[in-house]
Amino acid sequence: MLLFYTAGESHGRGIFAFLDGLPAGLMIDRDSINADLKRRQKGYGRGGRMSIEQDTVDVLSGIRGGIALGSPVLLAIWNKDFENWKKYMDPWEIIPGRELHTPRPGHADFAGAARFRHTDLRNVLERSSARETAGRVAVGGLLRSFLSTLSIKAYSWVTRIGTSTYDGPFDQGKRDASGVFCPDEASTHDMEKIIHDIAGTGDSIGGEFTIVIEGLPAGIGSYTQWEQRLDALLSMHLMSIPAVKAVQIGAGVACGALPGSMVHDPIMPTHPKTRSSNNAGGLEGGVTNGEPLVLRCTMKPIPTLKKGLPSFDMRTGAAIRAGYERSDVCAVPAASVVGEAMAIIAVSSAIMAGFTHPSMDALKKTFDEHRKYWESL
Ligand code: EPS
Repeated sequence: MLLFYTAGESHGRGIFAFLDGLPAGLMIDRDSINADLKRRQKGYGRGGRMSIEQDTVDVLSGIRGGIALGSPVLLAIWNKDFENWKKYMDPWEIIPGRELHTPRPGHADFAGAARFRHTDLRNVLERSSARETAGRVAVGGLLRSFLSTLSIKAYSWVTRIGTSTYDGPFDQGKRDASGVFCPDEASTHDMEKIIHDIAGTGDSIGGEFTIVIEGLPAGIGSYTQWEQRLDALLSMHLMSIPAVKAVQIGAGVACGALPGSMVHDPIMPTHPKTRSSNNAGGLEGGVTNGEPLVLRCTMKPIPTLKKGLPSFDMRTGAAIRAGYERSDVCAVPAASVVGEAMAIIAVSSAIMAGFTHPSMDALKKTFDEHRKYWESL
């Protein structure tokens, strides 16, 4: 089984990711991990922190000569901003000056303090900050090599910022040329204008992104136990992304308003079997059906607002507006990269559970044999 955790504080020494269960012999593309990390830092509407950091992966264990050893992998992304925070983040000494006592509505501040009984909200926000997602993107970037060895490809793009939506096709070149990772020039212009205007009012804005995973044969996941359903695994991975409030698979919520004959995807008598539509988003019974996985996530607006929202001082109980240090106005483009990584992690985990072998060569052989079986149906 694939095991994955992250550690690290936003202004601590770094963000770390621990990964166990990688098949030995997997060739890992470092450039692809770093390209994903770089992409996560971009997007129109990002705040000042991103001009300080230059996220790249440092491998501390488990990889030798570009190849997974089959032993635990430890990845590090060092925080450049740590230099400015060193004394406040000291593990052994409390140096006053950076305490926070006014919870931001929408952030983990209040609920997190209630959970852990912290009196200084810094102890909550340092870990609940979306900076942690750099670790997830490093793991997703690494597992992209696992999926591409099996001829599977994942990509994402932004489909909504505020009221501006895009429902056209994906184009990687156009997405990469867009400041908001939307593969359409006119929509990019609209979306950037929305972010620009909202920034001027001291507010923030959310949106939606779409993730597609192509090249999966039918038969990944399982219907036999609730937690083995791939739709459940994917939803959990995607809902765990900070600020994601909804996940849809295929036609998603629209399915509730339509009759069965307009929802279910007719099977075409081809080899492999294809569908004339993909409302199921590639999943039936919690198992892939051979169509691309289509996943959509809705992200709420960032809770740190320049203008501050009504809150209270945790020490005195007095009503006061939430404070502001610095923040992103919109992080939907960055979240799309995180979503892609989390979907890659979920799918890789389901493949490893279904085709268990500690050697990549042996795993690939059984996987390719399964793909041939599916194609013959
Ligand atoms: C982030 C780094 C953070 C925030 C952002 C994500 O940096 P700082 O707190 O130093 O400005 O920009 O965090 C949040 C959106 C959040 O709500 O905590 C990053 O690397 O993505």
